[in-house]
Amino acid sequence: MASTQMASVGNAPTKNQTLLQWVNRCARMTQPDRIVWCDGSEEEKKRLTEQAVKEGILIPLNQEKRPGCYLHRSNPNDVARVEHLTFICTPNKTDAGPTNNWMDPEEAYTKLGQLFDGCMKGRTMYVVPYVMGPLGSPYAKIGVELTDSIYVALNMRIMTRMGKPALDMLGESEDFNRGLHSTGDVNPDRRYICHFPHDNTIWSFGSGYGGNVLLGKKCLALRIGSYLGREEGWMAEHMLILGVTNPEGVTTYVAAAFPSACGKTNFAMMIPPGEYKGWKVETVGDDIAWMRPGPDGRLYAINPEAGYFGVVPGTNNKTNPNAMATIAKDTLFTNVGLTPDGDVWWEGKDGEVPSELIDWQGKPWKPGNGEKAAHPNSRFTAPMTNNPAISSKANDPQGVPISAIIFGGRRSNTVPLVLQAFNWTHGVFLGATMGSETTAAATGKVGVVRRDPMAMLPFCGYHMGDYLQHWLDMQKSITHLPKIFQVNWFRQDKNGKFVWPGFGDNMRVLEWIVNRVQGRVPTQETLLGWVPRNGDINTKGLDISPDTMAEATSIKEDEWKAELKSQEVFFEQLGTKAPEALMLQRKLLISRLGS
Ligand code: SAT
Ligand code: MN
Repeated sequence: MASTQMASVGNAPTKNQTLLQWVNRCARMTQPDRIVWCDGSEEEKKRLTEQAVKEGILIPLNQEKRPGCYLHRSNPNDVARVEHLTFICTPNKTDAGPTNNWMDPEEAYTKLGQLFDGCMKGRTMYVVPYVMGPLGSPYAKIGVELTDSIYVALNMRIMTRMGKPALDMLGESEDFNRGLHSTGDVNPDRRYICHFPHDNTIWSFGSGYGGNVLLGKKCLALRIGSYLGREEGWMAEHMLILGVTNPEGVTTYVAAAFPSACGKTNFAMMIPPGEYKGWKVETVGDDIAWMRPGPDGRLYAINPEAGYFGVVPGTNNKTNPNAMATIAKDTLFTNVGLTPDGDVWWEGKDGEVPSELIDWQGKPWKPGNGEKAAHPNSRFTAPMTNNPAISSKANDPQGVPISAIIFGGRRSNTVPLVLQAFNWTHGVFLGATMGSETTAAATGKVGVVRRDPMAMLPFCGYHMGDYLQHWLDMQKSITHLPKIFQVNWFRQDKNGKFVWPGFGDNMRVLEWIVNRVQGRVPTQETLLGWVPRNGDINTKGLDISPDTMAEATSIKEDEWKAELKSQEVFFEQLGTKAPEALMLQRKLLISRLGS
């Protein structure tokens, strides 16, 4: 049962002294009026939801159309992750590496300590114990987030295994992530997301949005997770996990890394096109994979999350029918439009554009008024159990054996539809040299290519060079190495039109990948890797001309010469930590290109 009382932890539902002392210390610093321990029960969800509605933090949607669904509007200055305000706080600056912002831990604790000082006066502190990973899984990790945001508490309830089960699993152990969060005054000048990998601690101040504040997600599962993974011999990756079953009933598990807002959720929930009778794709996870070698020498992956925090715009019954079913009930929407009949609307939704609505900022909106109804990074938070395509293994404490790893960026040119790496080291090179055009998921300019190794640039909790070396080293402990592939769904023709249809038709590429994994199809060697032979990608039922197909799969040497230059800048940044084996891969590619 949740206990509620005046800023004291005396009646807490745990005897864990380390936890109690830490909560006490944080309460003394932040001075909340009340402390509420979350138990994760239905009764609590009801109570917190009612409270959030009363405070105007959640707006109930039409409960006939969308039972259990609510809308939240974040501060317009607080709609995405803030990479420039995200810090890795290691004693040595070099440990954070050139791709992270660094702050000295002592300086960070002092600076944020001043901001946290008394910041919860008049507010409630929610103590949110949670598990990342299936309950009882040896691969799971426990965290506790202290937050003054009821929205965060309700989101964490969906995104993690939250409440009593987490405290039960923790018992008397001291091994839990210590997360402290306050929305503060939501002032971008006083906003910091600080990670202390050596203390298994996260302090987040001044934001109320997504990856800045749902501390189990990017902060613990990726930044702290990647650090722990290197220490402990496993991998925390920005990857979806899916199982694809062929008509013979054989299931292949695939993990795939794409940067934020590049369609991981769509790929993880894909429905194969009509021609693919007997094929099935099932979701294990849509954003994060924790992978480690299993006793049989294969690489096993769990999804540490329990829900999806997916991009809303563009989601419809064509692009992602499973997502549409997932968000039909018990979903929190953030920053979408509100229709007069109490439903939600966003750019790219099915059906007619409403003639009027209230936009994501709470302002009246009409089609053509020059504004977006939904913010481009508007999100849904939905329990994974809502997903009609959820894998029966999504809760398996042992995870699933991964046979293929896919790296995909958003590239309007250069990178062909699909290729297979020659081997693990070459695959790591493909991942390391991933580039992608930036999206609305992070504050900053949209559409510029940046190097985003393994889609982990914003999420790697230590030196990127050491991270790549860790990837190379992992092959020593995996007997049955997954095959590695690179894909690009986003190639455009000279008129700026996408040449590959994407979405469900990505099944055609996935089929080739599965066939390669199972040794069913020969392949063709190119300077970049192995590619499908002409006709090996099934285009039956697809309206795509041979010319367009050739465009989607083409490898243009001049583009690759420019690409190599841009890769060089990235590797130079890593300095002496650029792994030798990758530099050799680079030399081999240069010589294959003859430049
Ligand atoms: O805002 S989140 O970091 O949770 C989503 C994303 O950018 O992938
Ligand atoms: Mn993500």
